[in-house]
Amino acid sequence: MKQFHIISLFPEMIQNFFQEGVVARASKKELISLEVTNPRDFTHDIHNTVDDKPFGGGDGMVLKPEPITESITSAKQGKANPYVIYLSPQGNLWNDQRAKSLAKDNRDLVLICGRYAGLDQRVIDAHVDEEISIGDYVLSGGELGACVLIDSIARQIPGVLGHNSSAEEDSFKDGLLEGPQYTRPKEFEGQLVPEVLLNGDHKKIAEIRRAFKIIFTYRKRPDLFKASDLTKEDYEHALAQVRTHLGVHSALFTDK
Ligand code: 21W
Repeated sequence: MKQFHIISLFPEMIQNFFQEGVVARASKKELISLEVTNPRDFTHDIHNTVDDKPFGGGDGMVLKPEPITESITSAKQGKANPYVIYLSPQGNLWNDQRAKSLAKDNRDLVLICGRYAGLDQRVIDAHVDEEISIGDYVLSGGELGACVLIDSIARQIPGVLGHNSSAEEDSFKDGLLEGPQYTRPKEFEGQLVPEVLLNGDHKKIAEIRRAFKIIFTYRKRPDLFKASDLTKEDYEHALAQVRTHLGVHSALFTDK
């Protein structure tokens, strides 16, 4: 069982988020466990102070080292191989590869969520194994980051997803985006479902789906396409393949 221990001043944010969906089921099946510690429970003054003014001056408050450090020590108890992550805008950028590799190894995760102007650097230097950011935008704290990590790791643990929604099927497994999906009705607001998907020729359907993936990736995420082992010729070939099946579906290939 993989244990996640989150350190957060807003434990309800984490608990509420994981009361439903994939993570809730994973935790019911005892494939993962979720625990949350509030650093405010490790304060020793009458006001339960968790932050203080920055040395040298400046805006915002800094999380005091003692309550966080005591929270980390408490979170590590009873864990064989804890790995301590601090969610922060300065961290290594998160991706699905990291999610897969952390899902595979046997480490339990301690996730520290910052707030205010951040965490005293000495805690990071002495007690954090890695800083992780979830993207180049500014959040108000680490809680959403911790939820993103847990969700993306949990779904990679064998048994968490049903076989109807295997993680293997998802985007990024082969480094390509997924193609389009269709369901009934066959005609919607004058738009038809590509004929090839309706005729039950599974070999042809697999071919066309692969071609769609190549086209979507080339058009929407040139960075992923460049990182793949595909060439411009593969794209041209996919385009030719799909064009013969489309006709009215050229709407897929406007620049959206
Ligand atoms: C945002 C902390 C900005 C620090 C002085 C006064 C965790 C995050 C976070 C946050 C700053 C992640 C300041 C992507 C994110 C997170 C809160 C900078 C502010 N200095 N991934 N105020 N983006 N963000 N200093 O924001 O905790 S993972």
